[in-house]
Amino acid sequence: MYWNKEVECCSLDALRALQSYRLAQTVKRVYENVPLYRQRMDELGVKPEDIRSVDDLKKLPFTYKQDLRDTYPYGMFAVPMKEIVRLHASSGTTGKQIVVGYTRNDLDVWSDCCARALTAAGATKHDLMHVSYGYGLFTGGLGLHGGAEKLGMTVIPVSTGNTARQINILRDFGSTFICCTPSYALFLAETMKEMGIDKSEIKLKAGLFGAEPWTEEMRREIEDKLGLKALDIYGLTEIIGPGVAFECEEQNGMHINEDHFIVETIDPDTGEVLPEGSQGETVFSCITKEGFPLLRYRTRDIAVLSREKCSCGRTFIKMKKPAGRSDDMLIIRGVNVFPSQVESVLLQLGNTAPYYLLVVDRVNNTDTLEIKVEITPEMFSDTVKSLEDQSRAIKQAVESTLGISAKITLVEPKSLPRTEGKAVHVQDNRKLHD
Ligand code: DLL
Repeated sequence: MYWNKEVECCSLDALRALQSYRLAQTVKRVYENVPLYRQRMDELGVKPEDIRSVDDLKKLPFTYKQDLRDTYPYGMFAVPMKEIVRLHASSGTTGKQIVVGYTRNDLDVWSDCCARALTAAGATKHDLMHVSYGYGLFTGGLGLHGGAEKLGMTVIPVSTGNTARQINILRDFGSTFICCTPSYALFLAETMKEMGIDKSEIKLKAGLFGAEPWTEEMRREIEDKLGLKALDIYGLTEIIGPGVAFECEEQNGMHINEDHFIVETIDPDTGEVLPEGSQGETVFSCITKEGFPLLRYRTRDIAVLSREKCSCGRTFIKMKKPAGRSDDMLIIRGVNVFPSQVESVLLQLGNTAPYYLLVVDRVNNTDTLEIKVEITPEMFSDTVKSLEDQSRAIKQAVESTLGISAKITLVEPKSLPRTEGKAVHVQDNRKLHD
């Protein structure tokens, strides 16, 4: 039920006391060991002694992804290299990659965070864990691997690739848990169907899906097609990897491991701290990390926090499903659009495969949006009229949700690319013209 009940269910007062102590210690360490932090704090006239409690957090400077790029590769490390036992790197989809380092204790904290997530999903040492996140510099594979092993599960380190083989392994080894991106979970289901394997032939009870935004509709789709309970897991390389936050059986937001990470929501434009419950950019401060402890790191992820009582008994604050990164948010003719809004509409309507691509362009100084939507093999044989009806229905629903017009193009089954990692839902051709 809980990996560490005492901590996960502690009172807010106890949590604040622990966070305050750990924050003060971390600030002292980074001031002494990371030149960038010393310089920024000196510029603001803030000394480590000024940071005594969580309330003092706002006195500290923000850290941006650009800072990590400017100090690439090891400039933000707070311990000598001999203390670092592992490196990981970000996938680098939005620019130059960044490198992060872990001490032995950091790896221990990380596997603990993931063990909490797995326990909240109902896993025990009797379960078999199929890990289909990529191993390597990406944090998904080794991160959940460490947590599952710590919990005593039987870990099957499959990594990505060779989907048919993965399905045979799932069936033959009798895996009861799986972790991968939600888009890969759907691809597994699709391939299983093609191989003529029914979900009753596999024993999966639950899956931990994350590393990319996904909707409630997508959750239902995955649960239905794979016959399991689908739980969300969140994290980012810069903070630790998967396990920063995890869903419990309530499936209504992810508990943030607040004894290791202090979270704030800010207005992304002004940097002002917003009250709990507001939508804004999520900012994390690491308070136990040794190798790579970031303070007030701007994630660009847009989410809402809530400390409402959770039926699972955990007291850690919850973050609602992030809508996506502010970097992924498209501004089309002045309107903010997240690809996840389109996903929601498509899956609610049904009849299409959950594969789509938003193609944005600029024609005569006006933004255009085309949404390519893949139809299911069943629909492929439908009449032209019924396909036209379907396309019209999608157009109407998308336009009323987004508030802008869009061209809908239905494309053949399996014509949009499948992914083993993070799905790509946007092709922004405007960048090519800039
Ligand atoms: O994606 C770590 C991870 C691995 C998380 C496996 C969960 C499971 P990065 O490659 O650094 O790290 O990407 C981090 O992915 O800032 C979010 O924008 C997005 N992201 C991660 N988890 C979720 C989620 C890993 N559950 C970036 N929902 C983050 C929405 C997510 N977005």
